[in-house]
Amino acid sequence: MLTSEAISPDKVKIEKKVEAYSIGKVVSVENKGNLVVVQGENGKMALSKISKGIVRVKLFIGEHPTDSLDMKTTVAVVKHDSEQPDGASIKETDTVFIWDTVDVKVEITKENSSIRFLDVNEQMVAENVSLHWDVNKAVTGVFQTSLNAHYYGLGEKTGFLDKRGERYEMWNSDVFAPHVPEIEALYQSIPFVIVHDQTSPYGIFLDNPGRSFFDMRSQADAMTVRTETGAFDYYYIAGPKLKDVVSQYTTLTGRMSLPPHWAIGYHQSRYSYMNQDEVLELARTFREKGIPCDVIYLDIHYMDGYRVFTFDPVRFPKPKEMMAELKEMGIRVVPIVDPGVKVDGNYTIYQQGTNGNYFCKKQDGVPFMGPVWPGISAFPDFTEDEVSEWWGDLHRFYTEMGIEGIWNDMNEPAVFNESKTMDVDTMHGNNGNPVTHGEIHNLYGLLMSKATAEGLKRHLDGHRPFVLTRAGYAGIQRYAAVWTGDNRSFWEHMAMAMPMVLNLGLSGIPFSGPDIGGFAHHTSGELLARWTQMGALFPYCRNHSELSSIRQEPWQFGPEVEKICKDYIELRYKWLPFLYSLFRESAENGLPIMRPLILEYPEDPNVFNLCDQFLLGDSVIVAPVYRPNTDHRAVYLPEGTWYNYWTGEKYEGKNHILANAPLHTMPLYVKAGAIMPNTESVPSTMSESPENLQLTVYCSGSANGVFELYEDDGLTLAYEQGVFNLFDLSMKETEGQLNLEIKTKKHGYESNRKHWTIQFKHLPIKDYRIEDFAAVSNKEALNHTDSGWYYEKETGELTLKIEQPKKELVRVNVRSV
Ligand code: MIG
Repeated sequence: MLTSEAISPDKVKIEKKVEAYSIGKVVSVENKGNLVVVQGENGKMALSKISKGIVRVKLFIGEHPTDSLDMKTTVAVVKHDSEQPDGASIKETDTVFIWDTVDVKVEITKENSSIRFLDVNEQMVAENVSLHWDVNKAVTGVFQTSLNAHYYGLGEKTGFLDKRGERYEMWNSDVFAPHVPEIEALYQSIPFVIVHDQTSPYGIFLDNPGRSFFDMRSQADAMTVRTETGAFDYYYIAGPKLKDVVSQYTTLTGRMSLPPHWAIGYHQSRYSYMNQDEVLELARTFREKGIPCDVIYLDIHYMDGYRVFTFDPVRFPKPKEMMAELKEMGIRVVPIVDPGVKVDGNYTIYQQGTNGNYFCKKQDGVPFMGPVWPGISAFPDFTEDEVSEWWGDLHRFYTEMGIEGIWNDMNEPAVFNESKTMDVDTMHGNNGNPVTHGEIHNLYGLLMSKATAEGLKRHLDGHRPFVLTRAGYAGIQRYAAVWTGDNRSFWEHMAMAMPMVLNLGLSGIPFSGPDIGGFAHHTSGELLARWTQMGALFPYCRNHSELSSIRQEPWQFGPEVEKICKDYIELRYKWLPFLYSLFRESAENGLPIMRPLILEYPEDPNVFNLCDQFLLGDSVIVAPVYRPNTDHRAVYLPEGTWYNYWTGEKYEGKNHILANAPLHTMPLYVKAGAIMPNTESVPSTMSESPENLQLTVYCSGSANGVFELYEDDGLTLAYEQGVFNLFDLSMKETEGQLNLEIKTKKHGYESNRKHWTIQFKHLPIKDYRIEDFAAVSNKEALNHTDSGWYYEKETGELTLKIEQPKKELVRVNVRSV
């Protein structure tokens, strides 16, 4: 524990000024095919155009022959230097060189090699005023911003949404200490920041998997980015909109592949469910209580002495039978796999690793060994393709039992030693280009999850794999979902999960979430109820807790809390068609599923740092209660017309309102114009999917909106071959009329869905009829017909039933009479 002594007056350190070098004056600018090479007095910068809006800048300190500049990227990057676009040119004035890449202009000052990025209108968007370094070649890049700049992204960090005034370290760390605002590094390192200034927003991605720092604190009108080792290799990512920056960043680092349906269901975990009987009993309890659940996790106790790829023969004598029985109940198992392989001459995995030379080694060729759960362990060198393939294939052990998902933990890697990780001078083979651990530390977790996802894919017979990871680097979204590690059962941590997951989303990682209820410390019924309400609408939804904490399954705190948990988990399942469509959108364009309001309303000053409420897609606001004994909260509704989801109450936006939120209510608001697909709740995504889809259309008299509805088998990769359905839905209201259009963009999948029931809510009270569809005599009558409509005057609710569209364009014209 720290005491006041920690801040003794004798401890004030006087910062030593370090000698700084910089590139100096520009000596020449050369156009070398797809590179523009800026030669300075003390080094070079190689500039390249990646795609629309993305320019890469890589610094080379000292002498480097121009013809052999190393432009390799890390595995984070999937889009590489392309040819200069047609029309690109370099011009020169007395003071600057201007590289016009058509959509981005790059201006380099002759005097000091500073760089400015301009848009097509010659507006300056970003300015890299200096790149300088010390004797150890630790580079600092200074980006001039302004006093009004807001900063987003930066991956998994504590604190609020806007990172102005913060400083972060990128160094994947296992932090069990409480996650407080002053913690600079957690498990994930995503060196990507979005600067939202008065002019256009832009992003800077630093592709360096060693230790780096982002400082938005030391200077009020500048951001500094510092590396310790390796190259200073960054990407400028233009807007013009905030959404474009996020989407473009994922062009560069890749997008989530569509997860299986079940991975989007409710997940239950505990460190640990100790044996087969306990797991089966747990599954039965979910079914008896009618609480939907798709996945149960096996934490480290399932293994034989914490040896990965084994089952403890006493606790889990018949894992295969257990899996089969669970599947009958609609439940899958996701076991934990850590990277540490127990040093044990009698253990096959260790033998294979040793014989194959698969472990990371110190400079003298002896494997790096360190203590983790199994005792002294060795660590696979995932930078080698051969090792990754070996590791991936080991997962046959699990897939043969019917397992389709794996949980990667401790992959920072965490080691129980002084540095808490692998020695930085450990070597990685890196497919023939050896690097030290210090240079690629932040990649270790990503490479492990990549090996895992690819291995599972090889052995799942066309089923989609699911990987959950604790550690990661930019691009991790391509391989795994992320949970935010060891939080605590604190109300503060529930609140913090919102900005953390929102910024992960802005950092290209849409599929993430915290341990619902909190991992360490002890939850309470009220906290669990509130956290489950919120967590049920996060992209990743898992309740998990630590062995010495009070139990926190949904039923541990009596019937009231159980009912609340059940209702909200059911809400998640009802909304699955909506959520799944958002997942698919995210897999297509990289935009997050769970969004900060700033993403949709970037001009609205009320939302620059708003992070105690969030959007799902662009039209649902979720406003959790995150304090105890609180049954009201302020909610901000941005521009537009909004409805209270529960009561139907109508609000005009750009207003703060006071929401009524007794324990069983989490405030939800839906925007007029929204078209929300939903259905009945099912116990598991393995249950037969309901035949009827409901589309709720939120009207106001003058609204319009669109939604892209997606469906496929939710399980296999057949969608990659076109086995899916995609519908473009749009609604538009004009004087006395509403037009709903359903365009079947793709009909490639035969689902067992038969009907759509379209419910028009909040139509101005009048009389209505729907052209081209038959009226029925009452609402009940809709159950007995394939197609027809009924208008209920008292409630103003108009309901239309149609057969699930196949190829044609369906036009629904609602008119007042
Ligand atoms: O140091 O596997 O974050 O979710 O339950 C503890 C045991 C190791 C840390 C993970 C946590 C997991 C736990 N693990």
